[in-house]
Amino acid sequence: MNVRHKRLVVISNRLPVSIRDEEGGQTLQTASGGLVTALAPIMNRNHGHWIGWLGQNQPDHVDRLVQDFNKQGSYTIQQIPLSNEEIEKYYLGFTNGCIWPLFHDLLPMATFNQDEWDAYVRINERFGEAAAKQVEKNDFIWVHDYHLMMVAQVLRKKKVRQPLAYFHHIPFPSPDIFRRMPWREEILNALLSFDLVGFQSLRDRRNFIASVREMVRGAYFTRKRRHTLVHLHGRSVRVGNYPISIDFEEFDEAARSQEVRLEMAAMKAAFSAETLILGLDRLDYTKGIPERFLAFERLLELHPELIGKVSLLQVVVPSRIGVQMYRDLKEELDSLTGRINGRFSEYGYVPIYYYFKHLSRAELLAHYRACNVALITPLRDGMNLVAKEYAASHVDLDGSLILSEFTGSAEQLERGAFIVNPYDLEGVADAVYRAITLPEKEQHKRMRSMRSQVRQNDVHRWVGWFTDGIEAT
Ligand code: GDG
Repeated sequence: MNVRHKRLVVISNRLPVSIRDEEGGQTLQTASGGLVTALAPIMNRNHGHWIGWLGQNQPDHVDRLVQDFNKQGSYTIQQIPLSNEEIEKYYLGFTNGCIWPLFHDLLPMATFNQDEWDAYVRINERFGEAAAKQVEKNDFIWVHDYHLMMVAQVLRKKKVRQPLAYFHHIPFPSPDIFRRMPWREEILNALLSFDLVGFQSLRDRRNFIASVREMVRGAYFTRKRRHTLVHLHGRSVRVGNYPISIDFEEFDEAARSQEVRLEMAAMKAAFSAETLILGLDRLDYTKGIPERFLAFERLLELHPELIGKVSLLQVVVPSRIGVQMYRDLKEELDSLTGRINGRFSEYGYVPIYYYFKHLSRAELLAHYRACNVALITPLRDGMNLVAKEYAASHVDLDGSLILSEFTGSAEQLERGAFIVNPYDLEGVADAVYRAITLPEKEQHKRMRSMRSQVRQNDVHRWVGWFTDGIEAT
């Protein structure tokens, strides 16, 4: 089977478009982002089709916007509507309140609610049924992420025979954690209805295989090149790990642009500290932001000579603010910043600059370039693209990366980054100290190694690996 000649049908929770207000009225425009950029060539080549939800607050004339988009685009989109009650139960409830914390190893934060699970199954059926009506003989179907783990099962019931692939963007937990999920067998069996299941890291792939081994009766396993084959009920499912990445060339080029250089110079002039440490995350308790603040506080306790010289610049991008736990985290950060700044601030010196906002693309790149160290300390993260973007933007080979061992990117950047355990505040503080006192030559060597890793294994290669996996099924 040659995927190059097939039409790609992507199914994801969110469509890759957002509503823009223009002079002549509203339009739908393709959102920027790694996944959209990576899939664009195959979507455009064979007039692909993308099925997803358009997000909250849609206007009444949304169908007309979709029709207009489909007239001009080289691929088409199809929107799946969700009612407020469905958003509450399926999206905020089951995916954000149960799967997200549990799959990031944060068991006490997960809530298990039958009503929300039922909504999750129903919405997966809706996506699957909509897709079943659309698929044509020559298609292959690629489902993205944990919101839609049950879709292949629905498609199989509808007798869809085209290849079905799934990529899991977030971690897959160990069987000890996963077995707490009341609907564990349903989820595993649903995932095993795909032909190809891809994870970010070897750890996630092993966790999934171990869960199938423990919880799915009758499954047995063989190995074939890069994959584990799971055999069940006379079928076999290919399971692999495919680390997602970024468009290296695009970051490298944009980081050198004059707009970014001017923005970077303005930033450097505005901050009094000699050394800037960057934190940049969506507001999320998985990102380890409070622990990072405490590690920075520990650094200033251990090395008072750094007070006045080193600042942490933390950008938190608003996210899921409708969920109480996220609002609580925001409050925790507000109060931690106040406490630490109250303790160490001096005339003309602010220890933690903390912004709760979204940066423009140029600002984002300028932040990467202007900061001497990136401190990326998630408690658990499927991949973490910020780490790869930081390396791709450091075109002068300056800068150091401190990276949590519990990110997917640590598997690839371990030779250049300082790998830390985010729960070990002393260890993180020590890594920051080593990073900011690192001789320039060593800094360049480490940065060169990370840049070459990301350049070679960019997002286009990721798409290639994955489609090769589908071809092999
Ligand atoms: C999930 C998984 C996995 C962030 N702030 C701004 C901004 N960003 C962009 C970054 C980066 C993206 O958002 C964040 O990606 P991450 O990978 O770091 O994290 P999640 O959003 O949690 O993504 C994760 C990923 O899916 C892909 O599979 O790596 O593990 O959790 O691209 O650049 N962009 C702009 N302004 C900001 O302020 N323009």
